[in-house]
Amino acid sequence: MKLHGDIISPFVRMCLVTAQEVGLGGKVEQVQTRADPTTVNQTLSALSPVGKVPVLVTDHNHPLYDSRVIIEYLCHVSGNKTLIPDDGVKRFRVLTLQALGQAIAEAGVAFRYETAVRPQGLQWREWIARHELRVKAEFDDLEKTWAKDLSELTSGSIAVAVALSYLDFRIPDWQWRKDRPLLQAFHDAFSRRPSMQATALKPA
Ligand SMILES: N[C@@H](CCC(=O)N[C@@H](CS)C(=O)NCC(=O)O)C(=O)O
Repeated sequence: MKLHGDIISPFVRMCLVTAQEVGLGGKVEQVQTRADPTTVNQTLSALSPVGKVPVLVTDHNHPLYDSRVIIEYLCHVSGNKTLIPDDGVKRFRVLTLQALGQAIAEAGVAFRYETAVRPQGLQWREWIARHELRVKAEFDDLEKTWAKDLSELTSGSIAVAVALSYLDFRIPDWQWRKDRPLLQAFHDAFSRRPSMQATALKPA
């Protein structure tokens, strides 16, 4: 299987961490593919009309996107039933936690595009402020209501750990650790997992 993307993308890294956790690390080959919000990457566009990373090309040559679908596919082909449990109550709790992690990653990537890629005169202050408010609410909710769920290895805890690591790398000013000891303890422990170590982001 070939996973197109750049590991700096939190969505790509969520897939790579999942691959390691379900025992498919050796079967998923990462193909360095960059996606830029202002230019078309022809390789990527040929695989997906969305034109974003990640895209997984299966051994049967089917392109799959987005990261949530790829993660579910990796669980499916490996026979893993714990990262996304079948049981109803648990399943939707895990998927909601995954959505929360994905939302933090989306806000981080959008903020990064707006502040680092968009020309200064065109930046939209209110929009940036809205993202900062949104992530603050998300961090607080993780601290207040999700500590027990985060203690389990699921697609939810993977998404949150990877999203927070992305913020450490790109937007340390958001200071998600401040006054959130449970979230910090979760991230410290999760970051020691071999899957996170093997995919750690290195400063350029
Ligand atoms: N919902 C998508 C989000 C993917 C995404 O936003 N990828 C970014 C990189 S982090 C991208 O490809 N951006 C290029 C663009 O916006 O054109 C997923 O979960 O895979």
